[in-house]
Amino acid sequence: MSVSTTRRFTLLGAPFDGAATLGWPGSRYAPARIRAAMGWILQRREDGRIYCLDHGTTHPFPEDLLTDGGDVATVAHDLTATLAAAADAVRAALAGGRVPVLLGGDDSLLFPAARGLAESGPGSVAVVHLDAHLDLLDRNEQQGTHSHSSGMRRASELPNVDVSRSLQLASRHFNFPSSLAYREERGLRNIPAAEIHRRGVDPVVDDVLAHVAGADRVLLAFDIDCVDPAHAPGAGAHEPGGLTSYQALHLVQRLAPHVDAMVLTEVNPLTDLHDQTANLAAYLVAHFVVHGASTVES
Ligand SMILES: [Mn+2]
Repeated sequence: MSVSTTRRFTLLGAPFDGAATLGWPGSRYAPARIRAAMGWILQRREDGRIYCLDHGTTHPFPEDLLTDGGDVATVAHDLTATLAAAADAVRAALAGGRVPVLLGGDDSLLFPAARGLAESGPGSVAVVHLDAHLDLLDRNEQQGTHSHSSGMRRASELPNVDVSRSLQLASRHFNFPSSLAYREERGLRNIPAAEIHRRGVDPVVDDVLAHVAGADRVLLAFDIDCVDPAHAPGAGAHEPGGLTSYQALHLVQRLAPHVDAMVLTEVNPLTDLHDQTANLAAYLVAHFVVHGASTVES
């Protein structure tokens, strides 16, 4: 027998880019720009419903489906306090029975999102990490231990995070051989952008869902630089060869019903063009909410 569950979502802003130790800072301005773009999407609701043209379907969208929990208590000069506040906010949303959607901010925020979800209850957490980069840096002089290059590394060290059920998607170009060694040592799967382009999104999503099925809860960690800079110029770094906006949206639509928390990072209004990337981010969130509102468990 299958049971259909209706879920509710809370938007949380984390306007912090103090850990953007490489690339362009500026993601502190993203929550405000993404919220502004959300306004254009949400005004298409009528009588508590919204019409999805991609599938020719209408979906419930009552007022409380997506509420804005405001910004977490980030501290511009204090990375530790900021990460703790973000984890607290994620945990509080989950304790209130809602799915948190944390808007960065830089990608150091992957770690508190994973921590908040991992500490919200017993059982294991799988991280589905979409990113051009691996973010598995242990430490270095320039970036320390908790920068935007170490989020997945720190998340993978949390006791409740099941690394063997986690995976990284859309990575490309070059990274540290030590990060490859760490991935192999921990059994962290990687599906590079080249493989997604070669095989197509749907077969890859089928793989992802089978891979995370053994975990109790799933975090979707979405660094906007998984998308090609041609489609998402407002990012912390430009890595050509990424996903198209369509591929990213389709991926999120399919993953959403299986995800328990989302963190969306590295949107950078200072490198954006006419809010193009903030607008994409707003649509990613909207599709996550609309398509993730109903989960079916067998
Ligand atoms: Mn990245």
